[in-house]
Amino acid sequence: MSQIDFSKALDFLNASSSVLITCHTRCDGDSLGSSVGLAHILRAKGKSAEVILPSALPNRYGFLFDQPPRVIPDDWRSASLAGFDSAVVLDTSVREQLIPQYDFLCTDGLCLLVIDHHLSHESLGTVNIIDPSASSVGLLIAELAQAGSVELSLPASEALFTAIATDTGWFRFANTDSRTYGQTCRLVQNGVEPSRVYQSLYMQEGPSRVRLLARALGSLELSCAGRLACMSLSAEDFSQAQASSSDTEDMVNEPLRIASVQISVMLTQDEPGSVRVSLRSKSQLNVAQVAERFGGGGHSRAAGVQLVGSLDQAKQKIISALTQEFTGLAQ
Ligand SMILES: [Mn+2]
Repeated sequence: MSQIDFSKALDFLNASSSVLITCHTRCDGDSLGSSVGLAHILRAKGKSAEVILPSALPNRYGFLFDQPPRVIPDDWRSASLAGFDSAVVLDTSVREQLIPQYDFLCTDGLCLLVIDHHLSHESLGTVNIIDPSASSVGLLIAELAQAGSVELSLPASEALFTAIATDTGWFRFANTDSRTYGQTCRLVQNGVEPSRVYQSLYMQEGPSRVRLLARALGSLELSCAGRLACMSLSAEDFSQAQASSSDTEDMVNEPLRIASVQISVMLTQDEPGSVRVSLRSKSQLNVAQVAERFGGGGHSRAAGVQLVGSLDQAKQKIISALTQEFTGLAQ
């Protein structure tokens, strides 16, 4: 059972009538599933709720939405958004990940609720529910619904299941605990069929993602006595595989299959002069601390940062920082 006191968040939502729900850029299963789940919960309570995204909706999550959501990648202040009395930010609480919408969210008269589970956080909201021990924001929304005695419909349950399943790597990551299974059990009791959700998410792809995965695996290099794995994807790789940046989701986890590998790094050249670095750890080594040193953040076992410069420069920077970490461990 959760130790979190949801009363302030419930009061906040009860006092709202028209709610804008949003999340971080490069939306993932947790941010999207929890956004859609919360929208269903609010609508069931007779409120109006709209999910607006700051970056494109990856195809695989399209099944969560009845209607394609609005996507506003540029400054939201110029998007003439009106009629909302409150906003909810899910799955992040750092300004850096809310660039298009941040200034709009600070508009006078708009109350802000933040629900997040990342280690790196700022207090951006009027009400902040931050629980780094929660496996996913989907879990927090399911608990919030339970605390507010809200019955979850099948679409709401499916969205929250998607959030929880994706952020726990389908219940295999270290964040999968009894609290997670407890809420997931309730969602399955509501009618969610895990195999159907899995099929919607992962077995409907075009060939581009598999082609891109082949390129990523082809770039694999091991260092630090096999403990550090590094893969990279250049702009050329994306165009050859006819893939887009959302096709990289989860790829960083692949090298963790290797027994000796403790940390996996994936460098992606999303746009010229900018490299996205994803870090995963299966040891005690805290990759959020490493990411924070370069201006990024995340969880101890899953973190990321955006670096300016070429792919080679980014690789050198991050590999040398991680090599130092391993050297530090050996002493
Ligand atoms: Mn999450």
